[in-house]
Amino acid sequence: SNAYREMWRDLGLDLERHDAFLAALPGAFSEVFLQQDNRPAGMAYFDNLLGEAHGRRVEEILAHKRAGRLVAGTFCVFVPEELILAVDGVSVGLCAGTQFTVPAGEQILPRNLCPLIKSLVGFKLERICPYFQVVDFLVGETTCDGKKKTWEILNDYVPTYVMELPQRKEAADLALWEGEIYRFKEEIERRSGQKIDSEKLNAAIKKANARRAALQRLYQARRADPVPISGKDALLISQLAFFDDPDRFTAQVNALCEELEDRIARGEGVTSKGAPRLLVTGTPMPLPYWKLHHLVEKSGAVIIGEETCTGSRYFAGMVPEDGETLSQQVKNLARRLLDINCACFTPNTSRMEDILRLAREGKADGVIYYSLQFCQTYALEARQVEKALREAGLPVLCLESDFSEKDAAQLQTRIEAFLEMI
Ligand code: BJ8
Repeated sequence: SNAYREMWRDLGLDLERHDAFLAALPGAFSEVFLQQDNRPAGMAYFDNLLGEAHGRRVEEILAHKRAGRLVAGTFCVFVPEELILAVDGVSVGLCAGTQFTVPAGEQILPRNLCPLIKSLVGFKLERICPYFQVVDFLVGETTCDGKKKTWEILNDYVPTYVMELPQRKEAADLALWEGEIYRFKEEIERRSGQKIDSEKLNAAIKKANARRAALQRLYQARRADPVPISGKDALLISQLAFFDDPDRFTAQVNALCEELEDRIARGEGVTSKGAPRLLVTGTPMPLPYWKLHHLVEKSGAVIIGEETCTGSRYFAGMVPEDGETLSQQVKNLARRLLDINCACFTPNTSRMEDILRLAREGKADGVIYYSLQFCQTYALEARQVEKALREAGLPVLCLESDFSEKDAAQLQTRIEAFLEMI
């Protein structure tokens, strides 16, 4: 890592804080990931990608930036990455999942705010995230109130462009959202100095679809019993999707899927057949957050899917590839995005249907509803989700937590009690 110190210094990182942050990661990573039985060999690529997240990947992005390519940071799956890819830009979904940066975030944000927001702001204030330093600008969205108002604050530190996301899914909302995609297109064109035509946009749509298809294939593999891959490995892959070069990432996920499909054919898995299977639904789990998955899988169950934005909400659905005109392509992008069931929407009944479908497809024995502390929309929606699941005969465990380890023992007890009951 000494080779990277100069790069980190040039990027304006606080080297001492950065060292302290990185020092804790290898231990946590090895405890959570490396000690699993019968891990697929294809995970080596992703382990290495994570290990080089502050090193080689940053170096690559810096080289792209020097070559004049746009670098954009995002925080929500509603941001149409296709437009960034259409100008050969780099899109990075920034980290927001560690307690390490929460106290810094609390210096300028209310304490009773979702830890995800405090963590992301803390990364900037602490100057320990090379991506925050490298991006040309950030893209925010009007989803929850916490994020919406945070973009105004963050804009004092990094230029932050905001997309207005409607909160209903009617015709007028689709029209508004399409307009927002056009406005975003203009922003990208202005910042990159390139025009986006239908040809470029279609190539970008295909690139993003290929990545979605690979992640969907991985998801499909998790339906087997025994599961060929642990939930935490699958989570790690989703988290890394936001950082890696899309084409390279897609190829690696597909290669891993081949290995997993061979395992399925041989009846080989990471747990014994019949191990309890759980679906997780709720708030996103950005890097480097693995607590819930680790606790569940330590207890002998396996997570077979995530209805979250670091799970199925990120890669569900495809953008049609036959849009011939730019306006048709924008409409197609808008439609796919508005099918995402974020709890910021009202009503959000399609989320209940989606959770039921995912539980059924994954042969889940139960569901964990997970919300981050102070996330109002997801906490409020828990009631309806719980009701729908109970009516379908599926046991539900509702958990609220943050990124710290202080509730780990308590969560573990509740998870074990739940597993005994199902
Ligand atoms: S589409 S889930 S990525 S907004 S957890 S910050 S909602 S208080 S992250 Fe999200 Fe887009 Fe929706 Fe997905 Fe607010 Fe809740 Fe925090 Fe959240």
